[in-house]
Amino acid sequence: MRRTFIAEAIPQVGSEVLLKGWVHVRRNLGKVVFFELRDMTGLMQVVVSSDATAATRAAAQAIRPEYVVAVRGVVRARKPGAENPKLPSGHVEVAAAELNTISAAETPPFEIENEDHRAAEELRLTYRYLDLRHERLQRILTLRHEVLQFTRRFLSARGFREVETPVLGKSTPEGARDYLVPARAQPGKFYALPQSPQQYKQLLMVAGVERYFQIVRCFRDEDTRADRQPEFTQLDIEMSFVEEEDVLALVEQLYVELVSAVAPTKRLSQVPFPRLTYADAMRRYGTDKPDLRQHPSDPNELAFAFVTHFPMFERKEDGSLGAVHHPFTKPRAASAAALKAADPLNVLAHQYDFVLNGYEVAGGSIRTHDPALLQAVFETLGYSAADVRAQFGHLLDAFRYGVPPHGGIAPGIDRLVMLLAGEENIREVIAFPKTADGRDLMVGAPAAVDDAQLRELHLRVVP
Ligand code: AMO
Repeated sequence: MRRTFIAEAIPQVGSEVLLKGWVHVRRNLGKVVFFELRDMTGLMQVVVSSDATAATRAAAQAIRPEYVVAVRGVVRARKPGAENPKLPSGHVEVAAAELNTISAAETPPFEIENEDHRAAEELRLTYRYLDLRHERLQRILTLRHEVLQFTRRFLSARGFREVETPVLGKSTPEGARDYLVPARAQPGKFYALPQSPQQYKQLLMVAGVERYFQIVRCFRDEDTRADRQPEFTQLDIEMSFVEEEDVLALVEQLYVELVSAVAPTKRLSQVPFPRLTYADAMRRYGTDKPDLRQHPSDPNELAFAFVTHFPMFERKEDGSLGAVHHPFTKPRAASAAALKAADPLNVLAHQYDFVLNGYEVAGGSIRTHDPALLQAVFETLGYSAADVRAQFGHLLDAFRYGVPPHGGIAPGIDRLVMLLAGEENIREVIAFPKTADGRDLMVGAPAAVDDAQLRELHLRVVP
């Protein structure tokens, strides 16, 4: 007999079905055993009555929460008064003719059935595969899946191509510390894991791709916060022959349609999304990611906004100049000469952020495609000619072979899903997240490696 999912079984009153899944809760009412069976589509009440076979009655006595079982039986309407309006399957149940245990389960370290008493974070992350069994987390996994699938369909329909870029690459100036990977075949050399595919996507524009996107993992070795993980996912977008307005219009349309498709109970505070300049945002709200909700206590309100006209440069703690976004962002300067003549701290940039309920959910810019202007930006940032050559030579070289004007943006998927799901930590929307200090408690990463591995990589650990 073919296995039927619980959701498929609900309308099949009168038919015999074979269900497989986990024992959610079990109640023993004398001679009758009731239990709820759980699979990825929902819950179903199963009744093992006293006229079931002896083997089935024995199996029903033996099962415990989280046992994996198979149940064959007829779907029938529940007795009046016994319905459970909270469950989609609350008006039916399955009368078990046969029950078999497929796999027994030890008592889990925390309850799956009832998440009200949330277990300690460490325990949940150590047993993440059990934590993920909670209905709340299953719903989040589904929501995230829908966000990803909707996004792919939306962009594909508009001529965007998804292109994968390397994970083993070279350090890029995104502002955080890099994760490094020693190169066995090149003693003393290291790959850097991408903080973002920024330079690759710009090189794809030189390659004639014109409309690129990628749902891509990025790595940043920085202190974690509730909205930050060391590895996170971006929807990375780049377009050729566009201006700021084209990028913002695309993102606005994507998010308006995405929200109505995957989170229809949410209400957008304002469409078109309000736009404010960085200077306005700072003056009116004292932050570059203002929370523009009209009813902040309303969990269903989403206040998207664009913040534009960021400054190009900022003074870093050590007194040197840094790029507010990244050096590839186009300054609002007429020429390389004009940039060099200006006070760098007064130069604005073609940079935009996308904010939602007080969180930065995307950042992007129009890029400098004029090699002379790009060179002037690097000089303003204090890079020596040799540094520029070593770090960005490939990009400057590429720009000598016919480069289209281009720009893009990168929404953070985790933050968006967190806000759509009403969660307060992006850990909740990542299947296997890391702790605040960057550990994966389930697999025990990072971990020591043996000496032979280190020798092969030409590395020695200094105690
Ligand atoms: P940026 O550095 O602004 O831009 O990053 C884009 C978006 O990625 C998300 N994000 C994070 N999410 C979770 N954990 C983190 N540690 C983390 N860091 C960033 C945020 C942020 O808005 N290459 C440029 C984009 C471009 O110019 O096109 C970039 O990476 O939502």
